Amino acid sequence: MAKKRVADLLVETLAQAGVARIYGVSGDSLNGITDSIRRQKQIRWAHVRHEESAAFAAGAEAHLTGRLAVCAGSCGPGNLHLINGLYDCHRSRVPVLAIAAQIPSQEIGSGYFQETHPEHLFAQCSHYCELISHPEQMPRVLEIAMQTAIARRGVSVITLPGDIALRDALRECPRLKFPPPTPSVSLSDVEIDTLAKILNDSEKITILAGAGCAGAHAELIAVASKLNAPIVHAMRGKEFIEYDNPFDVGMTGLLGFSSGYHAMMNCDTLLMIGTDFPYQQFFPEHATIIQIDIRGEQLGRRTKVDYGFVGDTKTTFRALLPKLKQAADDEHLKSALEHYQKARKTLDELATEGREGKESHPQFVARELDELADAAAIFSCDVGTPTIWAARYLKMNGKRRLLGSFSHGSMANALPQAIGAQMSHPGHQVISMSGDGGLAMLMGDLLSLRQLELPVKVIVFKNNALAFVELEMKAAGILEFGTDLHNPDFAKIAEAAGLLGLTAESSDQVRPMIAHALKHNGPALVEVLVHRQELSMPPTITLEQMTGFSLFALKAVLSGRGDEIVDLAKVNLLRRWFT
Ligand SMILES: Cc1ncc(C[n+]2csc(CCOP(=O)(O)OP(=O)(O)O)c2C)c(N)n1
Repeated sequence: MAKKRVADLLVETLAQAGVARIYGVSGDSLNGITDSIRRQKQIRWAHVRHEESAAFAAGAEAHLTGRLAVCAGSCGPGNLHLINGLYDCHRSRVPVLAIAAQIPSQEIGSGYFQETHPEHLFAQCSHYCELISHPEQMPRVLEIAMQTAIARRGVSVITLPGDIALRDALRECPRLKFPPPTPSVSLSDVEIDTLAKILNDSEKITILAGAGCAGAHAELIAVASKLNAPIVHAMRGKEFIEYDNPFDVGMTGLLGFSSGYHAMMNCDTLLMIGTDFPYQQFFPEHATIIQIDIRGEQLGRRTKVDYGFVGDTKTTFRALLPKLKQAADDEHLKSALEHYQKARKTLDELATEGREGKESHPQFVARELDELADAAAIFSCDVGTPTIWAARYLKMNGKRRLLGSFSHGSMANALPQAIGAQMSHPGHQVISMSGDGGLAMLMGDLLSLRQLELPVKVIVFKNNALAFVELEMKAAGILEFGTDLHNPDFAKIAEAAGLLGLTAESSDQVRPMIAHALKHNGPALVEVLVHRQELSMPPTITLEQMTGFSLFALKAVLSGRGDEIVDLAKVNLLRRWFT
């Protein structure tokens, strides 16, 4: 029998940890690894067309499964391409291992062809990044990398020179055989009592909940019910919080709308749980703020905090619930819910078909998609306006999942995330809500849908612009520039790539075409012609006004004081956007 090589041991170690596939693009420094993959059956090589897609796909898989996912790139440019996707994984705190192949070990430091120093390059987007320079380090360094990615929830990188991968392994087999630990993290008894007392003594409590509430839906609702507290959620929390939630009042912040904003601003006590909601300016200034997070370093990062605790949502709320009194007053809750109903109505009114024979309102497209998609569909949405439409019009139900680049904010995330979602969830309907700018950025990976036989459905919001940027420019009082997109016929491109390709030119075609695509037994793309947003700012605006105008107008509109300071007719779209 042939001797086991370092690359074989690497693949065996990953397989034993439950890794089912490695996303990547091959290259000679990766040859040892791809050859080991070829010779075994447990791990599949998921060949994509850009390493950035590989990283996004791995991140999506890790997000959906909670387990370690893996991507790989060859030396130099090959692994450099991973970086943006890895930043996304790291910021989204999903366990991803990147294998960054390296030039021959004896050439390191000589300025060799394709030489880079991955330990420096990946330092910022990983918890752990080490060079394996000797076979003796395997599998220990790999296992440390995996364990670090899992335990600290983020990216680990191993840098492996091609020649080392081909050397004989000096160890026989993986050393770690335990399943991933699932600890509960609890506040101390004294802290639970303190927390209960503060909450029992507070009136007008609002809860701001984030992705840290995953798996604790029942406990969250039970706490809100005891406190009569409206729940505002952050974008990453949407899939875990919004559904079956009588306390839901929507979102605040740059993607949010007025009811979430008011519920936060009008409370006396804000209870932040499992959230890293980033916008300082959307926190109340005078409320008592309590923050609970599993990571102590998060406490007070975004706003002043009066009481900070370390714990996971489920354990903390389970311990807290028996100590909470049922709040008597429900005025704050009622008014927040009423406000939400109104805000919701306005949003729903915007999701109309539009003028006959003309392009569609993007809100309408998102709503139709929401209605037509499966109960257990997995959505991904591109950064840009598709994220807004997903935030506002996709209804989560506890089974549906939602992927985005919600912390890193990178364009072009949706298609590669859909690839990772479909690879890891073959029986599910997977839908990419793509911007025309976002799709074009990693469009090569449309080809992967055919090659990997993934029946992903891509809905392209074709507005022929970098529309989100146009909005930002307009809100800042800047004339749009550099935002035009001269687009091709994406449906024809899809057809040429072996997908079903459809174009919905007018709104009456939207529903039937999306329905057709969703039923299609294979990958499909529907490009939908949608309105480019209209937003006019006051025509005369001074330089001073321009500075900070965007936040000013945003806050003004959100707080309903817009009429005092700007002619609302002129910020019609901003109002639509944020009410
Ligand atoms: C990689 C990257 N480049 C640039 C940006 C800045 N940016 C944010 S949204 C956006 C426009 C996205 O355009 P598109 O995908 O067409 O979606 P739209 O907003 O037009 O619906 C841009 C350029 C970014 N976030 N990420």
